[in-house]
Amino acid sequence: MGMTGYRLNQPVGYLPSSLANAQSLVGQDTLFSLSMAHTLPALPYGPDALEPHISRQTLEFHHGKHHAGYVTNLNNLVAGTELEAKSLEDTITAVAGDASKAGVFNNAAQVWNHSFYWQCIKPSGGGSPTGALADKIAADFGGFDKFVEAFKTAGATQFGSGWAWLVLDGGTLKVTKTANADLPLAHGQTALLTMDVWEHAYYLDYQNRRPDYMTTFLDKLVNWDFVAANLAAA
Ligand code: MN3
Repeated sequence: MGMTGYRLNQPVGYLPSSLANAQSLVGQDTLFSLSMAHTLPALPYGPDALEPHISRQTLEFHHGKHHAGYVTNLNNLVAGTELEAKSLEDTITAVAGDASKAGVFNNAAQVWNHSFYWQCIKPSGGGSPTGALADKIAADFGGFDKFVEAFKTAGATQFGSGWAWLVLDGGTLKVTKTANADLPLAHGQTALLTMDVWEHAYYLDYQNRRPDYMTTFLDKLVNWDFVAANLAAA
């Protein structure tokens, strides 16, 4: 069973042709370090695609400012260090629990969390899963309704900023919550689904009504095909 599950699909190695030509003149080391820089993945849908549930304004700030900011911070923090050439997942596991590397951990984890979160939602999503995922949820939670209750409770009781998760832990599905940037990868668990409960995820559209955001997330937005694929790959 894979420990890391979903891996960020970054265009590693891609360079615009003009830049690639320039790099060929200055040597392989520079090309390598440039090509390993962490990048902001494009949203898998248009900025209006989740309306009316999540507004264009929220997506533009959340992806274009918050997520992008974590990418920039991470690249600045690892530049010139031994972490520079590591993948995002390897960076996270290398610094998890190291208080002296909290800044790297927080920014790397937030890059991963957001890249994962965008995949967890889609236009015309929501409802309930089918197939092997539905069977596993029924077996491990005692029914889909029980999962929904646990997931909403996790999101509602995460005091302050953080994330609610559906994870695979030792072969069993569990609902968890993490504070700030923390994530299942740092706890030996495989992430299958996440819901961002930082206020920046919902405040422009729902103000203080986190429960309304969570209900909409489950009823209208969850991409169960992505969750099922993560379970199948775990
Ligand atoms: Mn966020």
